[in-house]
Amino acid sequence: MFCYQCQETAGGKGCAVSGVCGKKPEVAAMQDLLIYVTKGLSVVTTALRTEGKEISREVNHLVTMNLFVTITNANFDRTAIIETIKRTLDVKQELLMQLADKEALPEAALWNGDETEFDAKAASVGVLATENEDIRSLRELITYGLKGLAAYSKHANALLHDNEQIDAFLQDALAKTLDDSLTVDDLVALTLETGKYGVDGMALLDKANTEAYGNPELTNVDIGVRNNPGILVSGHDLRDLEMLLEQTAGTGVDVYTHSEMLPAHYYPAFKKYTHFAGNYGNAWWKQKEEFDKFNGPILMTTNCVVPPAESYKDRLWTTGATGVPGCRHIDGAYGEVKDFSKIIEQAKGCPAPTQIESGTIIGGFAHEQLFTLADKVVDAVKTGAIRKFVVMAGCDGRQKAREYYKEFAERLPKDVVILTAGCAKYKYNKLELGDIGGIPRILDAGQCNDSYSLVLIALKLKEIFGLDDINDLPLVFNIAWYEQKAVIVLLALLYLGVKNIHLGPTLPAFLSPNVANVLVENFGIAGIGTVEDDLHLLIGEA
Ligand code: SF4
Ligand code: SF3
Repeated sequence: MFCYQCQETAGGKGCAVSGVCGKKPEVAAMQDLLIYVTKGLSVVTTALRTEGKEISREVNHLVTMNLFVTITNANFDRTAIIETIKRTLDVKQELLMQLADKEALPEAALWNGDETEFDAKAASVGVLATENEDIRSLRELITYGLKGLAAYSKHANALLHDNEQIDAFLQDALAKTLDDSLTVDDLVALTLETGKYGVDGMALLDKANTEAYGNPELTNVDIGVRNNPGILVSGHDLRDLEMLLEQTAGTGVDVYTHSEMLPAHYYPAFKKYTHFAGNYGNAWWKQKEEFDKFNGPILMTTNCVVPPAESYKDRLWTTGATGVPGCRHIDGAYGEVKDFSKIIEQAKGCPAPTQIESGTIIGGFAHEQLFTLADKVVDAVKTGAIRKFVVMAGCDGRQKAREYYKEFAERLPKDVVILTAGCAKYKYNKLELGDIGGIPRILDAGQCNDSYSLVLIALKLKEIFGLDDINDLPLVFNIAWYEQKAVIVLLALLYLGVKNIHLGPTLPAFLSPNVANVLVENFGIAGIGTVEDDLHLLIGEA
């Protein structure tokens, strides 16, 4: 196996024996093959579009789901991935028959094999199949960005919002990662175009979420526990949460959020459920310890899943793109109501969660909420009460080096406000950082995809202050990344012209020295230094 798509990749270079995330070589092989056949399918759909033929939503959804399955910490179930490869090959064969011009199709578009051939094929189509390290680096950067875009599209699709342009671009770009005639410059341009569609994808999801559930608003979320049995919901899929809340109403079972599901509490529509109890635990990487103590069933709607300990394996359920061998999976097509009755039955027989924390945390500063506070914020900037904003969005992870973010937040001067989104916030969202004239010093917009809100906020401030360039705002970026959703957020920011983003705790292993240089020279991207140095550099602290 060879995988280097996440920040925790072995030795900062690549997982070659087994994944640091728990992904075994036999699962990695099927993920590689799934990517390969999905790229092949995308070549065919792109060619069909060129011939003026329409591609069905089902096919678009298959492509996005396939990419989602291969995101870090989503799916460890080899059998499930094999079934997906077979389905993809079947769909591709059918579409190939509709294609008039089959000349010059790449091998991935034509390859078909049965299960006995999968492992041999997988061995020749992984990341290292591209020999030139710069082309490989750009192909992977684009592919990982597309995985993030696919994940966000999937959540919008589950709320019955589709955007054919995004799907068409996604498939065209996937196809282009197989095209040997493209140069480094072509691929750099495609990388930025991926960022443009990243903005569109986040906008689509924002629209889907806010139309369905209202605009997030300032909310205090309880982090303690109640006395009833509970179900813990993790991941990013709000539609799954909604179905579970509906089905648990009146059953005596409470529902708690975990990690990236925390921002669900900020949406008005979920406030009517009196059994929607609060948030339990922290970011994804602490789940082995915290799921054990939760005592009830846990539903993983997306990444990040850590392969479970035996002590709670029978309480871990997956749905959507997630899968863990030996854990039960709940199916359900978009637009259908999933049946969570078995999880609810299990919960009824479980003790209430063991309390691990108490108190509340505050969040809900997505774009509309912030716009209502805009006058106050602008005044605070004009009077100097707020010196700077620092965007600390992104992912959390288990590496010790990430303590940097906690320390950085703690040591920020009291006139600096943190804008956050994603699970990165768990490094500092329980610190007492106070407020500036009633504006909390940590403004949490929501999930990683709600980085879109941070962009809208920045654009609004640019307009209010009459600036031409977003980079002239008193705003700096110190972003933490881990998996591929952070890659699409990063590409989206680059597309919008944001410069001098600091990215840590380490730069991606998939950036070759030359590609890293392109990012440094054109966008001023940098890694992180010591807290001391970065406070000086970013905030101007002496
Ligand atoms: Fe390694 Fe990350 Fe790939 Fe897992 S997802 S195998 S930890 S690089
Ligand atoms: Fe976290 Fe996995 Fe990325 Fe949506 S839950 S931010 S790491």
